[in-house]
Amino acid sequence: MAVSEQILTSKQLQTLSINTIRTLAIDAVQQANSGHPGAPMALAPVAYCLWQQFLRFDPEDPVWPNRDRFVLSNGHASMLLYAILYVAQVRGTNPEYESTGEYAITLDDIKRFRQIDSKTPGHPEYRLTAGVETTTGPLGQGVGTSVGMAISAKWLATHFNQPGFEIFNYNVYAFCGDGDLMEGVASEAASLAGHLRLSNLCWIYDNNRVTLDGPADASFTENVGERFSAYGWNVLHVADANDLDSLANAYRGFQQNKDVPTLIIVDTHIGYGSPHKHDSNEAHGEPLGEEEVRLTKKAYGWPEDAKFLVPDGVLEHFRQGIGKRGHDLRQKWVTLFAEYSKKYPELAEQINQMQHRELPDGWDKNLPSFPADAKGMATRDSSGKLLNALAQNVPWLMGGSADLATSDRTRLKFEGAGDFQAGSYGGRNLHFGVREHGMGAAVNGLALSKLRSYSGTFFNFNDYMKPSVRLAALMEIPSIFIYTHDSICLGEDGPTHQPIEQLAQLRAMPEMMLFRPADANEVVEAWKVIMQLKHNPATLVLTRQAVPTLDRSKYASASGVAKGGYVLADAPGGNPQVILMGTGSEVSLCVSAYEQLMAGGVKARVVSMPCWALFEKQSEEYKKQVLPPSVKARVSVEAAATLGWDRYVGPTGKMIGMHRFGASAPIKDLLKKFGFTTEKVVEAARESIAQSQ
Ligand SMILES: Cc1ncc(C[n+]2csc(CCOP(=O)(O)OP(=O)(O)O)c2C)c(N)n1
Ligand SMILES: [Mg+2]
Repeated sequence: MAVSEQILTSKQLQTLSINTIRTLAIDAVQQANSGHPGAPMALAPVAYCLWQQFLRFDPEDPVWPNRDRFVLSNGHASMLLYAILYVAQVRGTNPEYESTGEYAITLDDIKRFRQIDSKTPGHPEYRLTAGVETTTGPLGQGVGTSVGMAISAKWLATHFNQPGFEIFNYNVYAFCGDGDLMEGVASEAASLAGHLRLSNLCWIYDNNRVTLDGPADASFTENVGERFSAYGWNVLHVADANDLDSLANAYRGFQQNKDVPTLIIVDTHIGYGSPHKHDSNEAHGEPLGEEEVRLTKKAYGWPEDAKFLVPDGVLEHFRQGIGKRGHDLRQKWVTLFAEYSKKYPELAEQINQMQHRELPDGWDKNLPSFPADAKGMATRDSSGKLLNALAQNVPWLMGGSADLATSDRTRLKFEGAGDFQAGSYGGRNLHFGVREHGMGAAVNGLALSKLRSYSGTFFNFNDYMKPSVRLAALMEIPSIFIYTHDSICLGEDGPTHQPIEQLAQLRAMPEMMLFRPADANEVVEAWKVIMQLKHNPATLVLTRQAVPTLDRSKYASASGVAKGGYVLADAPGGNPQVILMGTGSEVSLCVSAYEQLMAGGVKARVVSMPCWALFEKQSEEYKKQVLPPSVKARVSVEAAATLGWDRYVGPTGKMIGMHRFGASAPIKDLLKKFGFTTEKVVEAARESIAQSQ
């Protein structure tokens, strides 16, 4: 402490350092001729104070497991983060999550702000830039994700800490702006964080009362502090963002509160120091312009013509501040962890495995397999059994549902699984309440904290959480999104609950591994693939209704799921006249049509296609084996929008799917009305054969 206090008396150096952050942001935005300089200018002292004095973070190892997390939810202020990563001299990491020793961000990277292949894209991107804890930009996502990170910290502490061994005790800080706090996802997340009493969570609100369109009071007039108080948060106020003592007091106030999360409302002036009145009606999401850059630098007492200037002493100042403090904290932890590893080798090994996203030995033991059964079971039920078996083998597999756990079968029921609630932070069943979007963001926060995390809801309500699902894909993190009630076959709840276009939407999403398994044994195989994913999120789409468990002695093994698509049933000799293909509940329909066609002398093949993304990754040779180009008669069957199937059925193929929203009715009536019957599939097969000749 003595060292940093000594440094803090050097007011000049502080101002110089803060203005370095400001002018780097100004110059980078000006050079890129795009971006937002205003928020970084105003928030520079807020970030400076946090990083230099409070953040428990070692720039030498940005993936130290017990580091405090810093999230920039107002991602348009990305230059603030890049500048601080630069001045703090944060090191890079490799894909194995090891520190490389090289700098995460160099001055050249800052000069290449927003340029092709740079480490400084317009908004901070996890995986691209070390030190970026999560991708932000879509407002509200960062704060939403921070709740998952805080949940993780509480769980990790409860699971791993032992008397005398506080292995996990990190805090999560998130900067946010008016836009973040207007977004629904932030409200869901804040409500959940308050309920869970996540005292390790601190949001810092840039209260500048300005958004892109002008004064925030055109649309945002509530008392934010009172709202957060009502959520059960500790609300603190800093009246001047340039008052480092008040800021430090507020951060201390957060750290001292051991009961509930903290919101620090910081009153700021966007574009602080610039001669323009940015709290007027003008747009500010753009560079200042050369002239204003000069005037602003003048106001800071900065050389007006200097560009990307980092004055002597600034980098050293950060080395003496966060550098030394972070280094010491981590060294202490490393020593502690070495002792812990001797005393609790199994727990230590779990931590090591988690950090590298590895699975523990025996992760796939005792997985059920399912005997043939014409009546079968719903894939939500087989999935529930799998999840429970896997979670007993993988202690850090946890998640929950948006108030549908009894329906979506995501509940962990074995002894000791427990509920995660305020004060019982070791539980592995999360209760997200009816907050799908908040759930999606939180599940990403857990995944970023190296837990294997899943969510559950009805498939149609993917729409309510899709922005978070998309970010999981963009970040290439292995969040698992479980959805049941996967088609019109959910029945009487009707078209409001019946997904139509959701499969096509998620299949179009890069990096997403979407599985719609056909029966219980495909569910087993899908889960095996999903558990081994390290850099892709998964979507698991499951039925409410029972589907037959296929006789695998008669048909091909479900292990073909690992290739995304496989020949399930074939004409003897493998020279079919027609290929029937589908996913999920419609695969059995293809099989019954196949039986009928074969009985009628038509040589048919059934291809089950549970994961298109995986199928596309197979060799051309394999793909041609499954779908021989010479076989032009093809039928796809899926109780959803047909978009995308044309790729597989070709010009003479037929697609049986949904061309309108569904209807509220018993399942048998829906299947008949919308043509999901054996007769229709057989008819389409015969037509396609005729047309392809
Ligand atoms: C979900 C979403 N909607 C819209 C935008 C576009 N956008 C970027 S910044 C911004 C204004 C945000 O205002 P505020 O959070 O107050 O930030 P400030 O302008 O004060 O820095 C908007 C609308 C976005 N990034 N994300
Ligand atoms: Mg604002």
